[in-house]
Amino acid sequence: MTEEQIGINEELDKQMLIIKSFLEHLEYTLGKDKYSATAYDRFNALAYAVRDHLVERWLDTQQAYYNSDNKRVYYISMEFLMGRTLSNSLINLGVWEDFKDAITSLGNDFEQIVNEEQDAGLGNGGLGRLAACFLDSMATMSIPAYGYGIRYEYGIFRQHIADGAQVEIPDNWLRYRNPWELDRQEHLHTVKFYGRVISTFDQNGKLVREWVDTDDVMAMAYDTPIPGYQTHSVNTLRLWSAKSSREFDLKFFNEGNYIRAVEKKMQSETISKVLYPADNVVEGKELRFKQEYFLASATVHDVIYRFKKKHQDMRLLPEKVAIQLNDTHPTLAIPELMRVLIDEEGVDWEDAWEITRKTFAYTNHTILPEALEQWPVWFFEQILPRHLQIVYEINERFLKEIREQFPDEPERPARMSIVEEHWERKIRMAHLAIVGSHSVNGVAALHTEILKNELFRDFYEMYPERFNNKTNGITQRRWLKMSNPALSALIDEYIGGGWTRNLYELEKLRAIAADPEFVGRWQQVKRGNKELLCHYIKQHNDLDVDPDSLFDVQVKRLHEYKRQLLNVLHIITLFNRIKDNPAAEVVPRTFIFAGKAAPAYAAAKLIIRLINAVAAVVNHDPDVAGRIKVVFLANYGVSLAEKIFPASDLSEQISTAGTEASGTGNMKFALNGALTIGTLDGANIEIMEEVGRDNIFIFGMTAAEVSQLRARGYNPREYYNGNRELKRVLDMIASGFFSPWAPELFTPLTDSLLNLGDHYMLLADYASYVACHEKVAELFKKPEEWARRAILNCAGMGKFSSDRTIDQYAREIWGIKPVDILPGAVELQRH
Ligand code: T68
Repeated sequence: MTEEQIGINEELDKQMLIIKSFLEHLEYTLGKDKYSATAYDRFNALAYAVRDHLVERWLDTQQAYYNSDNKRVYYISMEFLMGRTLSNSLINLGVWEDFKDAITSLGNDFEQIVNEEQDAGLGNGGLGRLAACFLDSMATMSIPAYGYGIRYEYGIFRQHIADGAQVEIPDNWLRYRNPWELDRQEHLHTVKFYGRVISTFDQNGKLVREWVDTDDVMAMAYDTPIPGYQTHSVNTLRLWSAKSSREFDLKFFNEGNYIRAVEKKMQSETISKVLYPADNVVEGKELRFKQEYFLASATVHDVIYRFKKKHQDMRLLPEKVAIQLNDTHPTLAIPELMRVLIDEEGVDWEDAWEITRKTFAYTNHTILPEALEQWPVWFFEQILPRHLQIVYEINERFLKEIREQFPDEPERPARMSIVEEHWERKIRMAHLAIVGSHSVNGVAALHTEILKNELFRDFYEMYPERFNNKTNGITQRRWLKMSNPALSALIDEYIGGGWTRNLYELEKLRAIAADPEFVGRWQQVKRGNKELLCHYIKQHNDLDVDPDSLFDVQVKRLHEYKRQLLNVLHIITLFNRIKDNPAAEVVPRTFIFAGKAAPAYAAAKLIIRLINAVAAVVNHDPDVAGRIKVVFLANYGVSLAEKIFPASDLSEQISTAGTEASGTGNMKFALNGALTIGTLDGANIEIMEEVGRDNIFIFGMTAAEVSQLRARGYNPREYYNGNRELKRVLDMIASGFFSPWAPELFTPLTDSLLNLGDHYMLLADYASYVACHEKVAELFKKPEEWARRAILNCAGMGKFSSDRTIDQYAREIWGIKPVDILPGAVELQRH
């Protein structure tokens, strides 16, 4: 046989194995044959076949971590917004083509099967998606890492739009099995709630505390493999599910009231039922508090269990374990570790505190006051009485330290105290997280400066060495290679595929950004992606949009600080200009919105209604004649985002300066060749630094100007009265122009701008925003120049890979090195 023939034979063998595995899973795992199998069965069979590919590497990786005994990192997060797993796994394993060819050869539509997969939507937005990108990067970089979270039975709700308004549908994503997870029935931890603390003395006269008469809930582990890209390592995402305890069952079933007993059993399992759907705001609910403790306690026990397999001396813990808290949501892990060390492991307070502080690190994701967690003291009194004692003790020692270090500042202890002493006493979780960690980081340079100089200034003065920045990033494997195959192939063709592991390689695009041939190809790719999105819009919104129009896109959670309403004010301005002069030349634009509003957030829901109401007017106006269109795409999530970014021309990143901690959508747009219109907020600033001031549209006040204006006394009416176009737009909304069937429908929105202070200063930035959009339109008339700048944006995205972010966390916070995974490390055990 020639070498070529051998190659062909190997390919055929590979395909035969894939087909065999696929058909066996269809038959034996799912009990279907080719006649009875549905598309969803085929997806599951394929997923199981892929999972089989992962398992060997997974075992090898876990064995290598055990053997090397390197320091491990635990990323604890209430949210992991994973999206779909199948395509991503195929790409990371490098077997996409093999599987596609094999499955297609059986007469299947591969794309259709891939589209059968439900999104794993265990998160709200940026914070949850960041956790998912970090998992991909940590696995790719062979960092011994574990994600820990909750296996919610219901993820983020599915959004329908009915008569222009959001309707929430429960996301029962586990109903039809989850082929990726493996239940680990043996990894069970008891999580205690309620009860009381008794103090006794042991034989040595030492005071010991016992937490007794508790209501116990079991945490059961479900593991999902996380494959790295082009590497043997496969890490683990471990999600906890609540199960009632056996003791619990016995206690209640023995009482003889069977129905009451089953009811109680179900109650204890509600802990992991549902994800709280609020982004950037806290819902102070008892169930949420219990969820947070459930995650913290089960994880701390698991970490210690794994540590103890190799070590006895708890003082070694910080050398072997780093725990990263994704915002304050898992901060109860700090008093929980203290409790376990002191009450269960017999460590004294001083040692326990040093171990704890060296182990934990805290990431802050927001400065919005409504998003800072503060739990009523009475929650602790009832639900976690032992933790309250521990938090009080931490606080007492901390206050003493403050008084010693700042004897001349009598106000300082109350400001910094972990306990807020106002009318309802509360525990400030951010203060607890800072005091109990050795590292506190923000997620973009500006955000970290605001933490140091404003929000946590007192703490920065006391512990300057703890504060550091880790600018967010995104995984280019999902957000370019997987979601934009056409652009990926084009980039590969011109500069090679190295960018998938080292995103800085995109810099090579700079040299060809004006090359006519490359620019032409680039434009073709963008145009193709826009056609795909047009098709989606036609299918879902029954609207024809022009693929040659400027796709002007704002997709993200609905929130007043993100200022979708400012975008709407601009759209209405353009509408009015056309109505005044229908013959005027206008650059055709398609305004695309998508995003969920928290179900209880009335203003955000009303903005969705306004967008749809404006769409209804603009899209059908004869004078507009199709030159501007407005589209609201329902159910924004990871899978829809993967369709939108590749098709976008303009990325709207228009939050009030100083409010968006970082943003990560901004990075996904630019990576896919969209230009940004944005404020100097969050990571936009760093994007500007990387792509060059000339290649981004910046408008509006800076964070410093926002503060100054606020301090001076901001009067939105000045802007309203001083700008005729603005006044006209607001008057139209307020007078019911877009809602003639309910003329006052939208007045709460104009009221909040004109009569309630316009907290996010839309009116102050309006003129500058509209003027900036005029520059956007001018540039869009020069397609080659637009494309050149889009290419330069893509070329400047190297910094925004989550690989870079994770490398910085690993070196500067965790002190962790990659572990080389040897294929076949568990060979002996297996055979
Ligand atoms: C986001 N935060 C930031 N929070 O808003 C965004 N909040 O600027 C940043 O890029 C991103 O985090 C990653 O750092 C959130 O997404 C939440 O989703 C959230 C959830 C529950 C409670 C509070």
